[in-house]
This record gives sequence, C-alpha cells and structure tokens, in this order.
Amino acid sequence: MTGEREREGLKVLILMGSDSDYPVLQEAESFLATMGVPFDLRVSSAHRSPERTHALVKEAEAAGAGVFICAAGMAAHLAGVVAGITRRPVIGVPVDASPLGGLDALLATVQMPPGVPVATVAVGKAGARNAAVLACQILALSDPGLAEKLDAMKREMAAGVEARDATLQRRRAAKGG
Ligand code: RP5
Repeated sequence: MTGEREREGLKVLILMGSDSDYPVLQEAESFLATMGVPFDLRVSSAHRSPERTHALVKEAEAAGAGVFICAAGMAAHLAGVVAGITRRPVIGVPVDASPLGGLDALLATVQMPPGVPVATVAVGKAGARNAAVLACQILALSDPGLAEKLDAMKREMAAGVEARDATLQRRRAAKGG
C-alpha cells in the first residue's frame, strides 16, 4: 500500500532501513490495512541515505502523518534519527539482522538520550505488529471509529484466550487429568 494515492490523508509512515527488513514489517503493514489506517511504507536508511530519510519525514509530516514506525537492524539508528527530525511520536522496531540476534538493534533503538524518545517495541515480527497496534492506539485518541475497532480487537483476543483454555481443559478431561 504505497504511492501517491495512499499518501492522501496519510496517518502512518513506516520506514525500513532496507528491503531486507520487509518480511518483518509486513506484520505492521497487514495490521494497519486491517484497521483501515492510511499508511505508506518506504525504504530509507539513516546511514546510507540520510538526506532521503529527512525528506521522506518532512513529506510525510506535510501529508498529515501522525505517527512514524521505523525499523532497522544492526546499528539501528533510523528511529532515533527520525525522532530528531519530527515532534510526532516515533515507534522503533529493532530487526534481527546480524550475528547478535537483534540485541544490537534493540540497544541502538531504545537507548535514546533524554529529550528524544523512541517508543521501542520487541525485536522482530511481534514488535512490528505491536508497533502498528501502538500507532493505532495513538491515532485512536482523536478517532472514535478507530478506537471502536481496537476495542473489538481486544475483545476478540480475550475471547481467544478463553477458547484456548476451554480446548485445553477438554483435552485434560479426556485424558482423565
Ligand atoms: C540495516 O542493516 C537495515 O535496516 C537492515 O536490517 C540491515 C542490513 O541491511 P541490508 O544489507 O540487508 O540492506 O541498516
């Protein structure tokens, strides 16, 4: 879901340091799509293309983006750099892209100096999904329709836990446990 058409009424910009991060970020993409939140997803690197990163952030701000999701691996400075450019909330997704298993990206993303926060989520796909959920929760503060969709999702999750417990109890009972 990228391109000019989707940038009209843009709410979230997802930035990834490389296209190799995309399999992880698809989690965020699909959640935002399910929630009907207009977003764009672009590749730009804090290190390899700093000027492009700056331009994309300014463009997205002008298009109305309220939240930025930034994902990168290794020395993951993308979220921090974006947080230095914009006043809007930045959510950082550390990606496991090195022999250090994502710990390098986690520390680089989360350890921001005072005054420049990055809301850092878990490493990998769980983090990417949570980044999208958190972005929706931020936007839902001023969007009652989106708030209702999130409430429905939370009810569904709770029902899912009950259903799993019921299944487990049936299995245990069948075994005479
Ligand atoms: C980071 O370096 C990217 O976000 C990616 O996770 C990692 C490796 O990038 P590629 O060499 O695959 O482009 O900047």
